[in-house]
Parts: sequence; C-alpha cells; structure tokens
Amino acid sequence: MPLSQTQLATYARDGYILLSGLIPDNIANTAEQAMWDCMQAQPDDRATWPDGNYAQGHDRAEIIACYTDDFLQAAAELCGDPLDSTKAPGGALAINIFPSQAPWQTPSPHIDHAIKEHGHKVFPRPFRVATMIFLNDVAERGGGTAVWPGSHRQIEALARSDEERYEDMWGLNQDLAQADLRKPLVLTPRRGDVLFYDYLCAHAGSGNISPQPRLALNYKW
Ligand SMILES: O=C(O)CCC(=O)C(=O)O
Ligand SMILES: [Fe+2]
Repeated sequence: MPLSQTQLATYARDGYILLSGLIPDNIANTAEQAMWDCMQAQPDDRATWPDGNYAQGHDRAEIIACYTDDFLQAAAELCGDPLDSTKAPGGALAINIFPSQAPWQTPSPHIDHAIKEHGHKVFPRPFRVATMIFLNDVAERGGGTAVWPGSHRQIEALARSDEERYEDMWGLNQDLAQADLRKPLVLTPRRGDVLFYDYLCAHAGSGNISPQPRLALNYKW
C-alpha cells in the first residue's frame, strides 16, 4: 500500500493531497523532454515557445510511462475503488502555463466537469479523482495549481442544501461564492510531484511570472 493512513486522512480532510516525488525523476525528466518535443519547442529557445498557455492531449509512450504502478495504486486508493478501475490511461491532457506579463493575482476557484453543455450532474459524482503530474520544478508565482483546503466538504454541503438547484456541476460551479471557502494555497510542486484532488475540490490554475513554463499532465478517473 503506497499511501499511509495519515495520507488517506489528509486527503479526506483537505480534498486533495500532493505526493512529493511519486514519479521517479528519470521518468518525469524523460516525459518532460517528450513534452517539449510534442510542443515542437526547445526549452532553451524562448522564440520557439507557444504563445499563451498550451492544453493538448498526448499519448506518447514517454508520457504514459508516468503512470507507474505506485501512481496507479495511489489513484486507486484515493478513488476508494478496486485497483482494476485504474488501469493505465492511454494518454493525458498536457496543461502547460507559459510565462506572461500579466500582473500576478490570486486566481478564482472552480470545480471541473462544469461546462454547461456537457450537463454533468453533481450526484452521483461524474468522476472520482483528478490528478496533476508536474513535469518540472515550479517557482513561486510560477503557475502552480491553487487549491482550497476543505472546499470539497463545503461545496458538497452547498450542493446538499438544495439538490434541485444544484443538480448540475455547472450550476454548482456558478455559485461557489456561496460556499464560504477559506484562503487558497498556491502549490509550488517539484518535478515528479503529483496532486490528487476530489471532484468537488475547488482549485485553479494560476499565473506564471517566473522565467520557466509550468508543465503538467492532467487526468481524471
Ligand atoms: O493548470 C492548473 O494548474 C489547473 C488547471 C485546471 O484546473 C483545469 O484545467 O481545469
Ligand atoms: Fe480544473
């Protein structure tokens, strides 16, 4: 079992957990190189970098290699489902945040699967756990993911307060201001760290005013 009782309790309390160094450095490093290749860009030549942020699905073997047995076991334990429910995914969504000139500000929270046209319902949960695999070191204000500790419980309480009104993830996401969320934590993960978050965990991408892009892979079960 890769996760301790303390880690499981932390996830239950906070609605997310950052597991440091879950992906071995050589695997994360090789995935990062593949990511640059996918973007047809070179890390040491800014002129080749994409304009703005980069969100794109990829299925290169070097990227899929991040789904190690330890990673999949951790995901399965956090899902609360049997292991075979988390067979290695066939790809990942790259979410890369490139440096920008915009003044840095605390981002606004959202929950995932909240696009109106997709019509996802709040209950039963449309997915169990989401993951962000960080492929490089993230500096302060370098585009780390922001998370709102305990927000999954507050947002669940909001949803339960009026299940008719908050039938859809979209409507619930519209009303997060009603959930009285605490202050967010803006993570500064390192290469190989993995964030797991609950489907009702409020989170956000954040601005990057560091010299380096933030490279990460997103997947949901
Ligand atoms: O880029 C991040 O850190 C978070 C992205 C995110 O929340 C999303 O794409 O839904
Ligand atoms: Fe999100």
